[in-house]
Amino acid sequence: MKMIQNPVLLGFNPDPSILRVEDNYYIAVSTFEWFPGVQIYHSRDLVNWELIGYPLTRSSQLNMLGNLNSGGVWAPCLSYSDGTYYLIFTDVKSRKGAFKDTHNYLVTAESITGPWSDPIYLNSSGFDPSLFHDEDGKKWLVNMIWDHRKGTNSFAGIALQEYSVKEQKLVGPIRNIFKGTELRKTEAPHVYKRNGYYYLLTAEGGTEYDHAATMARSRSLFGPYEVDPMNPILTSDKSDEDQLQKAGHGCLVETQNGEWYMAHLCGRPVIDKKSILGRETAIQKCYWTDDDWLRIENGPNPSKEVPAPDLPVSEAVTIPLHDDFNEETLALHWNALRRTFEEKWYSLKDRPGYLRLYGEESMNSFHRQSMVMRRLEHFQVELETSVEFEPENFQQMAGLMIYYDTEDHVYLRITEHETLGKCIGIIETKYGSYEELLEKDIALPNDQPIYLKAVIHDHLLQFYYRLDTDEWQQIGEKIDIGHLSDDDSDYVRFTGTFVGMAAQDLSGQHKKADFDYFNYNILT
Ligand code: 6LW
Repeated sequence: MKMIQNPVLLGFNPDPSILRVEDNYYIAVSTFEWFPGVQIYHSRDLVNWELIGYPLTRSSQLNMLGNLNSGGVWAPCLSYSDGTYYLIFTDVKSRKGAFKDTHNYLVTAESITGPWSDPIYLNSSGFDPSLFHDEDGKKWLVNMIWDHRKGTNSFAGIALQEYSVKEQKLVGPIRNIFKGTELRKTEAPHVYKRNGYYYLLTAEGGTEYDHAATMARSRSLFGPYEVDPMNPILTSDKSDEDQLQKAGHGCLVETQNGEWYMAHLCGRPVIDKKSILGRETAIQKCYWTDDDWLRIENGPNPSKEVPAPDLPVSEAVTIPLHDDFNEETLALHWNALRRTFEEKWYSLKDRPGYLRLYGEESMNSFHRQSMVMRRLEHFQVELETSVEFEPENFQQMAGLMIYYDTEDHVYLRITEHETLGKCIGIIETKYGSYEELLEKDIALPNDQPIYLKAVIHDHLLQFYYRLDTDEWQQIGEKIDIGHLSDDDSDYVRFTGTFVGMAAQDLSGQHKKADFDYFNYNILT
């Protein structure tokens, strides 16, 4: 029997919104402070998924300059009605765990690959907005309501309001249709209609180890909603370390043959409950009971292997492991922090065959960083690049970056030192504190490429470097990168580890660094 292997989307791919349009399936996931905004994946069989694009590519659609860590694009909702794709998302502007200033927007497109419209502003009352298209043609926005006052549960329930396509805004009364269960932290609402019931699927328990999916139903869209007597319908068993953890934030899809599946987020800790890859996306098979409640097959705990639907096989899509930068545009899997690829801070044309980065702000900036990065999707990998870079002073740096956010990253970087000249060393920023890990940086020759390598085994990372002809030299000791995770931080955060290339020029001279290739080798 054909099986779905979970997670289906590896690495940082949380808050899945799943959609079927005829025989095509799409999943949209959150991208937070990374550009372009919202990743969309495509499949025909729910087994093999391919990244096909990003709706938010322009600063006229999303301006994240200055957005704080784990702000930006939260929990998108993708839907389709009468020839139009609707994508609803939140741009979160507030700081560290205080989820105020959550602006919700809608963009639309005639084709899933765009072009996507400029955004229509909806509201800012909370996050996780989603659009429900009722059978009578009316459209309804649901979102969680954030209560900023001290001493409250903070998660004040699920707001429902009509969306007028004609007026391009929310209209009519705002109703709070569901206050949630004792699991609390009620969020991520999605509404479905089946057999005369409106179903309200929410996430509860918080997005960490107590995460869960809660189901409630009502004969009326406005409620009252009765909670499933077997609730929660999905949650992880923390005592079973082999299981996918953090299961929750679900979204349902019915296949063209009437089978039901739930996409949801999950985590796979490598050590001490630290999930370096970030929150990933998995899919569970579901069924309906005779009295119209939804069940997860073998639930409520998630399964790693799930029977695939009875559908023709999608082509298996391999992720690109090697990029030699010979194209004129960047491959889809490359991302940047907070800024679009519209401005000229990088180039594939200035020196054909190379990715040229123009150095910009520091690794701690919330504005203009020069980094081209991809998701870390595997526990055992070897990463390699080569860089031609001739720094003139210590404010200019370039190299191989392993990055969670401004507070936590490790960096094998080349710079200039007053007595050593051009040199290489390691920077680690851990819980926000900056360290240089070598007692003394190592001198390097000028005017030749320097090869850089990182080998990651679970939570341990070892850097290497070499010159054109030499053998690889180990540099520094093994580094524990467990702090590159949602779980190891003094503030709530939601992304995952990225790997790639970076350049800084704190003097403002935009010193260039030319990267010849980037290899991502999966080790077994
Ligand atoms: C997401 C929300 C959540 O929008 O985390 O804790 C947010 N809850 O459902 C980021 O994934």
